[in-house]
Amino acid sequence: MPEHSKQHHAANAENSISHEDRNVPAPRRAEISRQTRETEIALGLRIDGSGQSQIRTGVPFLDHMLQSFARHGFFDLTVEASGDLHVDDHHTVEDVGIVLGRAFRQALGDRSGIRRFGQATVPLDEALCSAIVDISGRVYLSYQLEIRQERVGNFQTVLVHDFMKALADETGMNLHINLHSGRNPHHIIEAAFKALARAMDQATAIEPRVSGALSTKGTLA
Ligand SMILES: [Mn+2]
Repeated sequence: MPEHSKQHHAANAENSISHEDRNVPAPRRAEISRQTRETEIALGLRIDGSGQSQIRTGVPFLDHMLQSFARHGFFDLTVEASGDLHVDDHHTVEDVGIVLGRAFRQALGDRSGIRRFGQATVPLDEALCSAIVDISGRVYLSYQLEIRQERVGNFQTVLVHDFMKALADETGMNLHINLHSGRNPHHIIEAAFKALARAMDQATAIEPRVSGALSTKGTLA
Protein backbone atom coordinates (compact mmCIF):
# COMPACT_ATOMS: atom_id res chain seq x y z
CA MET A 1 0.00 0.00 0.00
CA PRO A 2 1.49 3.43 -0.91
CA GLU A 3 2.44 5.59 2.07
CA HIS A 4 -0.28 8.24 1.54
CA SER A 5 -3.13 5.71 1.32
CA LYS A 6 -1.92 3.91 4.46
CA GLN A 7 -2.19 7.19 6.36
CA HIS A 8 -5.64 7.74 4.92
CA HIS A 9 -6.68 4.28 6.04
CA ALA A 10 -5.29 4.83 9.57
CA ALA A 11 -7.17 8.13 9.89
CA ASN A 12 -10.45 6.44 8.95
CA ALA A 13 -9.90 3.64 11.43
CA GLU A 14 -9.20 6.18 14.17
CA ASN A 15 -12.49 7.97 13.41
CA SER A 16 -14.49 4.79 13.54
CA ILE A 17 -13.28 3.82 17.04
CA SER A 18 -15.57 5.08 19.78
CA HIS A 19 -14.44 6.47 23.11
CA GLU A 20 -15.50 3.25 24.81
CA ASP A 21 -13.39 1.09 22.50
CA ARG A 22 -10.30 3.15 23.20
CA ASN A 23 -11.01 3.10 26.93
CA VAL A 24 -10.99 6.89 26.98
CA PRO A 25 -13.87 8.41 28.93
CA ALA A 26 -16.39 10.33 26.85
CA PRO A 27 -16.27 14.08 27.45
CA ARG A 28 -18.54 15.03 30.33
CA ARG A 29 -20.74 17.62 28.72
CA ALA A 30 -24.36 18.55 28.15
CA GLU A 31 -26.40 20.85 25.97
CA ILE A 32 -29.78 21.75 27.41
CA SER A 33 -32.55 23.91 26.02
CA ARG A 34 -35.62 24.87 27.96
CA GLN A 35 -38.49 27.07 26.97
CA THR A 36 -41.39 28.21 29.11
CA ARG A 37 -43.80 31.12 28.86
CA GLU A 38 -41.37 33.06 31.07
CA THR A 39 -37.91 32.21 29.74
CA GLU A 40 -36.04 30.61 26.87
CA ILE A 41 -32.61 29.24 27.73
CA ALA A 42 -29.91 27.38 25.81
CA LEU A 43 -26.94 26.22 27.87
CA GLY A 44 -23.80 24.24 27.09
CA LEU A 45 -21.57 22.82 29.82
CA ARG A 46 -18.31 20.93 29.70
CA ILE A 47 -17.20 19.79 33.14
CA ASP A 48 -13.56 19.13 32.25
CA GLY A 49 -13.05 22.46 30.59
CA SER A 50 -10.65 25.34 30.93
CA GLY A 51 -12.96 28.02 32.32
CA GLN A 52 -14.04 29.60 29.07
CA SER A 53 -17.49 31.11 29.00
CA GLN A 54 -19.88 33.01 26.83
CA ILE A 55 -22.81 34.20 28.90
CA ARG A 56 -25.74 36.36 27.86
CA THR A 57 -28.70 36.17 30.19
CA GLY A 58 -29.93 39.76 29.96
CA VAL A 59 -29.08 40.14 33.67
CA PRO A 60 -25.57 41.62 33.69
CA PHE A 61 -24.80 40.82 37.32
CA LEU A 62 -25.76 37.15 36.76
CA ASP A 63 -23.51 37.11 33.67
CA HIS A 64 -20.65 38.37 35.83
CA MET A 65 -21.28 35.68 38.47
CA LEU A 66 -21.53 32.86 35.89
CA GLN A 67 -18.32 33.98 34.17
CA SER A 68 -16.62 33.82 37.54
CA PHE A 69 -18.19 30.41 38.27
CA ALA A 70 -16.92 28.98 34.96
CA ARG A 71 -13.46 30.46 35.39
CA HIS A 72 -12.88 29.26 38.93
CA GLY A 73 -14.49 25.86 38.41
CA PHE A 74 -12.64 25.25 35.11
CA PHE A 75 -16.01 24.61 33.48
CA ASP A 76 -16.65 25.63 29.87
CA LEU A 77 -20.02 27.30 29.90
CA THR A 78 -22.25 28.97 27.34
CA VAL A 79 -25.59 30.46 28.33
CA GLU A 80 -28.01 32.25 26.06
CA ALA A 81 -31.15 33.31 27.90
CA SER A 82 -34.04 35.61 27.18
CA GLY A 83 -36.62 36.08 29.86
CA ASP A 84 -39.48 38.28 30.97
CA LEU A 85 -37.18 40.92 32.47
CA HIS A 86 -40.01 43.46 32.14
CA VAL A 87 -41.65 41.57 35.05
CA ASP A 88 -38.40 41.28 36.99
CA ASP A 89 -35.20 39.21 36.98
CA HIS A 90 -36.62 36.42 39.13
CA HIS A 91 -37.75 33.97 36.44
CA THR A 92 -34.56 34.33 34.43
CA VAL A 93 -32.21 33.90 37.40
CA GLU A 94 -34.08 30.90 38.79
CA ASP A 95 -34.50 29.23 35.40
CA VAL A 96 -30.81 29.60 34.55
CA GLY A 97 -30.14 27.81 37.86
CA ILE A 98 -32.55 25.03 36.83
CA VAL A 99 -30.96 24.55 33.42
CA LEU A 100 -27.39 24.69 34.79
CA GLY A 101 -28.33 22.01 37.34
CA ARG A 102 -29.86 19.82 34.63
CA ALA A 103 -26.69 20.19 32.60
CA PHE A 104 -24.55 19.02 35.54
CA ARG A 105 -26.91 16.11 36.15
CA GLN A 106 -26.78 15.03 32.53
CA ALA A 107 -23.04 15.55 32.10
CA LEU A 108 -22.29 13.54 35.28
CA GLY A 109 -24.34 10.57 34.08
CA ASP A 110 -24.38 7.84 36.73
CA ARG A 111 -21.76 9.81 38.73
CA SER A 112 -19.41 6.87 38.85
CA GLY A 113 -15.84 7.73 39.73
CA ILE A 114 -16.49 11.25 41.04
CA ARG A 115 -15.01 12.51 44.30
CA ARG A 116 -18.53 13.52 45.37
CA PHE A 117 -17.55 15.93 48.17
CA GLY A 118 -15.98 19.33 47.74
CA GLN A 119 -15.49 22.42 49.82
CA ALA A 120 -13.93 25.82 49.47
CA THR A 121 -13.67 29.01 51.46
CA VAL A 122 -13.01 32.05 49.32
CA PRO A 123 -12.30 35.66 50.33
CA LEU A 124 -12.99 38.77 48.31
CA ASP A 125 -11.59 41.70 50.25
CA GLU A 126 -13.63 41.82 53.49
CA ALA A 127 -16.09 39.11 52.38
CA LEU A 128 -15.45 35.46 53.25
CA CYS A 129 -17.77 32.68 52.04
CA SER A 130 -17.74 28.89 52.12
CA ALA A 131 -19.44 26.37 49.90
CA ILE A 132 -19.61 22.70 50.82
CA VAL A 133 -21.15 20.20 48.41
CA ASP A 134 -22.02 16.54 48.26
CA ILE A 135 -23.02 15.64 44.71
CA SER A 136 -24.78 12.56 45.91
CA GLY A 137 -28.19 12.67 44.26
CA ARG A 138 -29.75 13.71 47.58
CA VAL A 139 -31.01 17.26 47.53
CA TYR A 140 -30.51 19.76 50.32
CA LEU A 141 -29.78 23.47 50.53
CA SER A 142 -28.53 25.23 53.63
CA TYR A 143 -28.30 28.88 52.65
CA GLN A 144 -26.65 31.02 55.29
CA LEU A 145 -25.81 34.05 53.19
CA GLU A 146 -27.50 36.88 54.94
CA ILE A 147 -27.16 40.05 52.92
CA ARG A 148 -28.48 43.24 54.46
CA GLN A 149 -28.65 45.21 51.21
CA GLU A 150 -31.69 44.59 49.04
CA ARG A 151 -29.86 45.19 45.77
CA VAL A 152 -26.49 45.21 44.03
CA GLY A 153 -27.10 47.82 41.36
CA ASN A 154 -30.42 46.64 39.89
CA PHE A 155 -29.95 43.03 40.98
CA GLN A 156 -32.03 41.80 43.93
CA THR A 157 -29.77 39.98 46.35
CA VAL A 158 -32.55 37.52 47.36
CA LEU A 159 -32.36 36.01 43.87
CA VAL A 160 -29.05 34.35 44.78
CA HIS A 161 -31.02 32.13 47.16
CA ASP A 162 -33.46 31.15 44.38
CA PHE A 163 -30.57 30.42 42.01
CA MET A 164 -28.77 28.20 44.54
CA LYS A 165 -31.97 26.33 45.40
CA ALA A 166 -32.69 25.62 41.74
CA LEU A 167 -29.10 24.54 41.11
CA ALA A 168 -28.99 22.18 44.12
CA ASP A 169 -32.40 20.66 43.28
CA GLU A 170 -31.66 20.01 39.64
CA THR A 171 -28.05 18.86 40.02
CA GLY A 172 -29.12 16.52 42.79
CA MET A 173 -26.71 17.78 45.42
CA ASN A 174 -26.40 18.84 49.00
CA LEU A 175 -25.19 22.44 49.08
CA HIS A 176 -24.24 24.45 52.14
CA ILE A 177 -23.32 28.09 51.68
CA ASN A 178 -22.03 30.04 54.64
CA LEU A 179 -21.06 33.67 55.03
CA HIS A 180 -18.31 34.20 57.59
CA SER A 181 -17.91 37.94 57.16
CA GLY A 182 -18.68 40.65 54.66
CA ARG A 183 -20.06 44.13 54.13
CA ASN A 184 -20.28 44.76 50.39
CA PRO A 185 -23.04 42.64 48.76
CA HIS A 186 -21.19 42.45 45.44
CA HIS A 187 -18.18 41.00 47.25
CA ILE A 188 -20.29 38.60 49.29
CA ILE A 189 -22.14 37.16 46.30
CA GLU A 190 -19.03 36.94 44.15
CA ALA A 191 -17.12 35.13 46.91
CA ALA A 192 -20.06 32.71 47.21
CA PHE A 193 -20.03 31.93 43.47
CA LYS A 194 -16.26 31.42 43.50
CA ALA A 195 -16.49 29.11 46.52
CA LEU A 196 -19.30 27.20 44.79
CA ALA A 197 -17.17 26.86 41.66
CA ARG A 198 -14.15 25.50 43.50
CA ALA A 199 -16.25 23.12 45.60
CA MET A 200 -18.08 21.77 42.53
CA ASP A 201 -14.82 21.44 40.61
CA GLN A 202 -13.44 19.23 43.40
CA ALA A 203 -16.61 17.20 43.81
CA THR A 204 -17.06 16.52 40.10
CA ALA A 205 -13.40 15.56 39.60
CA ILE A 206 -12.65 11.93 38.85
CA GLU A 207 -10.99 10.09 41.73
CA PRO A 208 -8.77 7.38 40.23
CA ARG A 209 -9.10 5.17 43.33
CA VAL A 210 -12.87 4.92 42.92
CA SER A 211 -14.41 2.24 40.79
CA GLY A 212 -18.14 2.68 40.32
CA ALA A 213 -20.06 4.99 42.63
CA LEU A 214 -18.45 6.34 45.80
CA SER A 215 -21.21 5.11 48.07
CA THR A 216 -21.71 2.13 50.33
CA LYS A 217 -25.15 1.92 48.72
CA GLY A 218 -23.46 1.35 45.39
CA THR A 219 -25.28 4.11 43.55
CA LEU A 220 -25.42 7.90 43.39
CA ALA A 221 -27.87 8.14 40.52
MN1 LIG B 1 -17.09 41.60 40.70
